[in-house]
Amino acid sequence: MFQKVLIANRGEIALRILRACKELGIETVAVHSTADADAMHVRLADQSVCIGPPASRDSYLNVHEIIAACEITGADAIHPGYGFLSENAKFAEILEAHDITFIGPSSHHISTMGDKIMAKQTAEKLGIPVVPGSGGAVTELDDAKSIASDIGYPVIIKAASGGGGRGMRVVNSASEMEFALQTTRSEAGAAFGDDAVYIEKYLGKPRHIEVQVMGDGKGNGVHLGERDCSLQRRHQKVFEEANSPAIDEEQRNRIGEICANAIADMGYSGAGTIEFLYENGEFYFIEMNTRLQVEHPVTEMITRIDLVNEQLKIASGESLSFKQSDVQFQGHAIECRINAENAKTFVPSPGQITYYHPPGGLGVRVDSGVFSGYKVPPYYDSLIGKLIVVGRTRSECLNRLRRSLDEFVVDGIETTIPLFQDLVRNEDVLAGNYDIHWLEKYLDKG
Ligand code: MV4
Repeated sequence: MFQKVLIANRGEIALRILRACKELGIETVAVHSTADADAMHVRLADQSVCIGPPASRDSYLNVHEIIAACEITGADAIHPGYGFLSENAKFAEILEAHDITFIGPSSHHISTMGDKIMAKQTAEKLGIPVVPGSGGAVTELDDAKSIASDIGYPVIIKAASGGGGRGMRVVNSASEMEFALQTTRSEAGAAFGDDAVYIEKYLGKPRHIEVQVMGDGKGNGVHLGERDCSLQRRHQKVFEEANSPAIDEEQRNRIGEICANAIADMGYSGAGTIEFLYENGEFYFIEMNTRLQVEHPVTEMITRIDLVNEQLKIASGESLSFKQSDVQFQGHAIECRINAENAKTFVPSPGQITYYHPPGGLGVRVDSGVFSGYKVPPYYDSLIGKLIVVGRTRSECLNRLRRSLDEFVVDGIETTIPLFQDLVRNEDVLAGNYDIHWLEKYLDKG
């Protein structure tokens, strides 16, 4: 096992990783920008290194400073968390060259899945069901039209280097194709330096359901069930739950087994998420994320498996510590992402938290780095914490979530807690009756 791990992140996820390291007896190094000198991850780590000014590109994305911090402190490995450098294949490659372990999959798997065309082709070869579409990149208008007429309109054009909702355009008829193809390609070229695009059947009312997987790069692959992340706003997840209220045990086992086998066949190492759109009883692969995700705690709460502990063991060369048959799903968990934003306008609300009192009690977990007196800086994303609640049933979980939200005190700044207080009283949410467009329609109604 590693002796010392550097955590190349901030906020709640830096704390999450720090906790897993401490439980394994691993020393920790925090890195931070000048804006985060007083942050909790810096206080709780064994050592800390300031890596630059507030702007992410000068600090949390500054590869040279992070590697220097690693060399100065003698850390053997870097955990990137999510965001920042977590899916940067070049960073993983540079660490490989410096003999520092990247706690995550190989740079090869990161770059393959980062190219959404290669990801889809890889998934299809491994037996994962994909959205019908072009299969490869499309450059010619005639090809685009003939593919679209084969699969039927509406279709969606997506940038190969996009993902997470960036660089996409829906096309409703052949007459719209020329403009759509041209604009999506030129926008992709400008945004990503890669104008490759592909075409898929557009699904109108799907759910977003993703499967948590882990591999050890030694031919073992497991799945840890699914998360339903359909409640999103502007491609940002807001509320996630496991299990999905839309699927049953048989569907879970079927799609889970397909994903676990794919991970084993690929020789994938570490944690990953295989994302699907789910409509009319069918799963359609869209993307794979090669990192630990924000919403991983809902999976931990219903499987009682510590995903970060497992990531650390796998990265240090151990085999998966459990088999598929050891994974038992118990109860229901929901996560609310608490942002420092106005709950109606979503305008960011940085500033000082004058008083903070998180909820507690049976089945309540709060992953957060904030405290009374903490000043939320304006430079980073507005996530200040996650409230994760588990219950024996979905209904028990929702009752517990409702009382936990009512207990939560965050004074001095605005947060999205009032939005969740409304959502946990909404009949569609209570019934699990929502798709990927539900939240935006709900918010539009005011
Ligand atoms: C789609 C789609 C409909 N049909 N692909 C958006 C983010 C990226 N991960 C993929 N996205 C979508 N791909 C096909 N073929 C609709 C979306 C989509 C979406 C997906 C998941 C969660 C929220 C979404 C909101 C709008 C559009």
